[in-house]
Amino acid sequence: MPVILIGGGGHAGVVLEVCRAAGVPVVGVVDDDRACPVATAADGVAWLGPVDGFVMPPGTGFLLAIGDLAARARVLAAMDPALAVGLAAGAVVHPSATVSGTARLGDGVVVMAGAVVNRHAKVGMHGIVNTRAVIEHDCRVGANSHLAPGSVLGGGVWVGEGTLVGLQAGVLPGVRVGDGCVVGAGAVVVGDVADHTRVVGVPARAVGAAC
Ligand code: JB3
Repeated sequence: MPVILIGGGGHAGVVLEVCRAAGVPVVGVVDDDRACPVATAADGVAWLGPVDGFVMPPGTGFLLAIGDLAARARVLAAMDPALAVGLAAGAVVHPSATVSGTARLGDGVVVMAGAVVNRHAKVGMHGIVNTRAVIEHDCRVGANSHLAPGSVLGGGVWVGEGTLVGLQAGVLPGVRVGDGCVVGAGAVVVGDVADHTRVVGVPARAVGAAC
């Protein structure tokens, strides 16, 4: 299915390249800024208009291509819920990623170059599995969460919705990280993390609420 990118910044540029590598046609980009990087780059795509009031053309799906989780949630919340589900593109996987045949990826999930999603893992709608992230066997990742480049979830990890696991952070096998959490870059999470908590360090410790 041809796709439209929602958001046209740095993250969208990488999503564009994943689509092209995977053979998924990109119709254009929707962004409030007509001069956004993806629309103005030499290898970019057509600017289709601002987010507010944009109507998806029939036969296309959308990919959320904004990196910031709060901004992604705002855009999704502003969409008609029926449309947000019905018009999401299927998952797009870079050809250099490894996704088990028994893993399940929700609509709108983007799996970047070199990532691994292992046996029986599940990633919810609009998840970002960024460059070389590893999601081990039997993990559950909730909708609209972001596994940043180089992050690793051990076997059977549970990650809630709208959670960021930062650059090169790790979560030990079987640990549960709640909804709306932030795991700081390089942290190693060794115990369960309550919803909306920010954790940093090795071993990871709570340092307050995730905004
Ligand atoms: O670190 C890596 C590998 N990637 C980062 C990614 C995860 O997040 C990347 O380096 C950036 O830090 C960030 O990428 P992103 O989200 O593309 O950031 P930026 O280049 O600033 O582009 C953000 C785009 O989203 C802009 O085109 C904005 O117009 C749009 N945007 C941001 N907030 C929004 C909102 N659009 C709407 N409609 N509503 C918002 O609230």
